[in-house]
Amino acid sequence: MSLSHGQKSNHVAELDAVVIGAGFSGLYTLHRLREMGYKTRVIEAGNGVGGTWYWNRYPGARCDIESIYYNYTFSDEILNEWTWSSRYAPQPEILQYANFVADKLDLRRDIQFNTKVVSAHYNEDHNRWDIETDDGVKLSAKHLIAAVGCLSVSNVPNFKGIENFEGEWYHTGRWPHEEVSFKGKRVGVIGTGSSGIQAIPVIAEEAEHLTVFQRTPQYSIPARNEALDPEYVKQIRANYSEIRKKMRESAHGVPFGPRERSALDDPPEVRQKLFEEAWEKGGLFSLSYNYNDLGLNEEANKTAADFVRSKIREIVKDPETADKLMPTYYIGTKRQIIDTNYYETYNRDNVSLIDIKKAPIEEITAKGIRTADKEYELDAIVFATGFDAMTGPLFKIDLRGRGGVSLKEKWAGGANLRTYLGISTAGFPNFFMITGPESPSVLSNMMVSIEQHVEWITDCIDYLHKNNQASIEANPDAEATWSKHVRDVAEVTLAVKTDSWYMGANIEGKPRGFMAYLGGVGTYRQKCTEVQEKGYEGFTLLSTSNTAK
Ligand code: NA7
Repeated sequence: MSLSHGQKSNHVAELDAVVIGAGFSGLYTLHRLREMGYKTRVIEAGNGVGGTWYWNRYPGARCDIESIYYNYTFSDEILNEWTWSSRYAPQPEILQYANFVADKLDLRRDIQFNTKVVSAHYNEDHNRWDIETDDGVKLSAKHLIAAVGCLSVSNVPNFKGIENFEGEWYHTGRWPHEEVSFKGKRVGVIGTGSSGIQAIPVIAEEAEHLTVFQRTPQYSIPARNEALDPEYVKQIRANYSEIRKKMRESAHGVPFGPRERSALDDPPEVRQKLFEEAWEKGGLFSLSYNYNDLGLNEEANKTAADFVRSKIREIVKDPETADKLMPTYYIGTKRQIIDTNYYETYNRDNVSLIDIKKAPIEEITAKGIRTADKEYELDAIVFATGFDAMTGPLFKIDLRGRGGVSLKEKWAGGANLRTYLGISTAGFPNFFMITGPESPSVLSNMMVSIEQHVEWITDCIDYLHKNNQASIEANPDAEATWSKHVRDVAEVTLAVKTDSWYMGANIEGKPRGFMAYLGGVGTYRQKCTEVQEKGYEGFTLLSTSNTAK
């Protein structure tokens, strides 16, 4: 079976669907569409599968969702054949898992590696997408699916003089595939987000000296990573259908949620006890799930923030360094970080911390980094400076819908972000985004969100085919309502009060606005299912007979 139609050309491959990206979302989309019988090709920039886990191979890189929940769940066979080594699997193991799945499902034969999609223009005459890649190949597809990831465009800030640096430099999100050794070297790390905080303790152990250039101090909680007990894995496996259900109905894609209680309802000694237990237990949600209002109420938030600040003071021996490490924003409003020995690393003799808010970086010199205070001589610089998140990867492609209007123009560079369910946008028929802006995506266990999106999108494609529909397109009023809902939900939280990459605040000139949906994956799934069950309410479907030329 094939949906392909339109004029055949020697130079244009005719496909039912083109998927951009062979990360976890692209792989599952390919599998599902192929199973349904649709001719699909995946275009992938890297020379292997894995997406985020292919590119982010910096020292210490690992997942911050517990591995036992960081799986595809659509196949019991895949679920049972793969066993994670530890509570938080390291990057090489997650990449191995992506490769295992690609092999198991024989996906590689429909993936074109080392290729970037340069442009994708909607051809209104044929109701198809005309796609061009950087190797000059032209494709025509009925459906275009962006599986480009949310954090795939690295942000290397425009520091003056970077081209003059005589040492080596790396970005955590574009780490070389060859081994990088910092042995005997003076290394500088710029950035203390999740990537920096994972890399810093590992680099410190190897480098002769490590200088950390910190702009915003962060709250980090111990990961308490450990090997997984086979008995525990067995138990989880036995209960996976229940676990899967809970994950799907939850707020963040894990099978548990916050206690229905305000932090202000407990006396200080009870809170302290719970926070201490959470610190010992470790992990992304241990602290925050004690109460349901830490992200909503300033006073409640302060109780948890004060607790973490007290822990930093307890761990870091030098009071001046501890002062520099004190975070002041609302805890949880930047991505919560979990670590292994992060604060402890500042007790090492070979590590120093520079506050670049106080003395900003003025220039990268031939010898290192010069701040307003002094020059630091370095052999290597690691930019752990994050990503142009969510909209960045979409804007990298010359993506044009009806009337030749680009997505970047339509969204005014992000100032006027408009999607329907974070899956589609008006003026771009048959174009789907997986875990795109205005969906829960980065605020959730990505695997849960990816599966839900892929299943919704591929079911929709199948529905169109079976019902002789040429295209589906979001209605402007439905998307206006959805986008407003996304903003309204964010507005009542403390998240909009912090400069974070969720807000686009990490990129110079990027418009501010909370880019993800804070309503929770369970509520979101329900809404998407409802739209589907009501015959794709809020979308306009164009029947094939109406498009005959
Ligand atoms: P993040 O979380 O965006 O962290 C980037 C870090 O780099 C952060 O500390 C930034 O400081 C810092 N930064 C960014 N630009 C600059 C400039 N121009 N000068 C100095 N410092 C800068 O990226 P990660 O890769 O760590 O993590 C991304 C996500 O991956 C993470 O949230 C998880 O979801 C997984 P700032 O805080 O902006 O002041």
